[in-house]
Amino acid sequence: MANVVHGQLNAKGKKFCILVSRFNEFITQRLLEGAMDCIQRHDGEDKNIDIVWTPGSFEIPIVAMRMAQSKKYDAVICLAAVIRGGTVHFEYIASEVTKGIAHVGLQTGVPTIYGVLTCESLEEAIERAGTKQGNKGWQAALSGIEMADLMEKTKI
Ligand code: INI
Repeated sequence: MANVVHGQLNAKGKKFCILVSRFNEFITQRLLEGAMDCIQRHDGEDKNIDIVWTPGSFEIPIVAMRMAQSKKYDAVICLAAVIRGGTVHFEYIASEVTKGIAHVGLQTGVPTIYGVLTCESLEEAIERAGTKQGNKGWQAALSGIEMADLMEKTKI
């Protein structure tokens, strides 16, 4: 019989850092509310959650790296919204924040969760921030909770 390992969806006693970008705050505030709701509904405690705001999503990786390196957290959850405007700016920012967040997780071994919306329009972002398509912040927090437990269970 195989040994199957799953992360449990229980946030009790787990410490989280939520990084959230102020750019497109109308959207990111909703992502933050979703993430908090998810952690609270999975028995997480507010005293174990630190929330750090960055100016934009581009600044998230450098702060995520610092938070992950502190080893204070079981997961770092990154929330931002990159919305396409009329220029290629969007592509550069989306690409850098995506690579940056992946790099932090691999470099530090601390689950660093990608809760970044990359959308064509504001309407699409609204759909993913607590309306038609759910809330990406809530989903990101759920991945953070699962990964926090999975990393503990797979420690060698
Ligand atoms: N930051 C975002 O988080 N989302 C965006 O859509 C965005 N756009 O499109 O410009 C954005 N720009 C700011 C960027 O993240 C940095 O804060 C800024 O360039 C300073 O480094």
